[in-house]
Amino acid sequence: MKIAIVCYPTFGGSGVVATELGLELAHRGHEIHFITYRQPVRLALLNPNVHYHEVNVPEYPLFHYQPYELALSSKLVDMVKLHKIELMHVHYAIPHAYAGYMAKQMLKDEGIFIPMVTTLHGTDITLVGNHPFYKPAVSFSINKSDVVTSVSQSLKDETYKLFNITKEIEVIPNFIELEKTKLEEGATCYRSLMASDSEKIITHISNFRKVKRIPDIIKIFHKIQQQIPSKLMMVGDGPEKEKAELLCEELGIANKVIFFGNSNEIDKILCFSDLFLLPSETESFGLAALEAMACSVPVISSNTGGLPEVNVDGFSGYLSNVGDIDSMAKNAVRILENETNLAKFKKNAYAVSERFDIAKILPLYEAIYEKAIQEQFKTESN
Ligand code: GMT
Repeated sequence: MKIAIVCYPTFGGSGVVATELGLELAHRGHEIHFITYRQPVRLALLNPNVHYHEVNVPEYPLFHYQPYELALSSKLVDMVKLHKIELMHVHYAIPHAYAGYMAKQMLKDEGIFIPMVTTLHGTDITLVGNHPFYKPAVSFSINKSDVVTSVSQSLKDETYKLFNITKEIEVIPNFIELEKTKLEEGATCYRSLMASDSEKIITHISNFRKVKRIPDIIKIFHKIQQQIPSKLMMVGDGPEKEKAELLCEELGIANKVIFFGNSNEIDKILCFSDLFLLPSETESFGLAALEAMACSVPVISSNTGGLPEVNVDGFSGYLSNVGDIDSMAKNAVRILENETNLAKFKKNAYAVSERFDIAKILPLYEAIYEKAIQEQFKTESN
């Protein structure tokens, strides 16, 4: 199948999921065309069956806002025609589903019929898409998609609650390529560079946005380290990072917290981590938690959104109410204070991650693509 994948190229989860999905589809023989404004961070171009087409928005003094949707829809039209693409899969509703729908209409005018699959990722529904300024356009483009998927049951429920959706939404959870999460053979796990043998290592990875409740992470760690000698690894970059650094200084723990910035080598950090913190305000899935679990790292998270579908309370980690710093710190200590308990939670975390192995999830997408193409064919022949 020839598939166009539209996504954000940044470190956010939706871009990572779209890229990993495209790479695996290419591996299975599909011809994949990534269409976005920059090369996605996890995309290695030297891959058979993988193509990347950059969307350029020409600057013009009249434009106060650059019309990205316009450039994207034109690029989609050109690439579909040039490469005979059979299906568009857009990740993140805003503005991708909207631009995809426009491309579909332009192509239809030329007698080319192409189905569009839209995958909802979370903030496109719960935070940004829900804004009254975007809502009518988001509802419209979801309803006009041929197939709609969401990354968790919770996000599906939320979408029906917040928008007037007439389309069926299919849940296809995010996935992990377990093989890829293992350190390459012979590679060293540099634990001793980060902490002494008597210290535990706690990790957080995100885009440091408000929704991640970064101050909670620092406060939880502040409590943990009063009972368990430990270090905190803060991986990623974003608007809340500077505030977090200041909070560490205020609490007198700056020497125990390492800020890494964005990293493409999270496996090298997760390999020496004992615990992962994700106390988010809302999280449609929590891909970062799944990536941690795949590296046998138990998770302390909030119980919001799709997190209970990923992190199993009392088994792969613990869930607490949003903002309940005391409960999260107490649960972290419960896991870390006893080596046998820690080993059990590590094993369980990996076991839960196996449910989300790419080999189990990818066929669900392939089935949806087949269905979308069949339905398109039926509409065309009527
Ligand atoms: O919040 C982020 O980390 C970025 C955002 C994105 O779209 O890139 O993540 C959303 O999509 C991820 C992949 O499906 C999910 O794992 C995240 O839970 C979701 N974020 C939120 O819902 C806040």
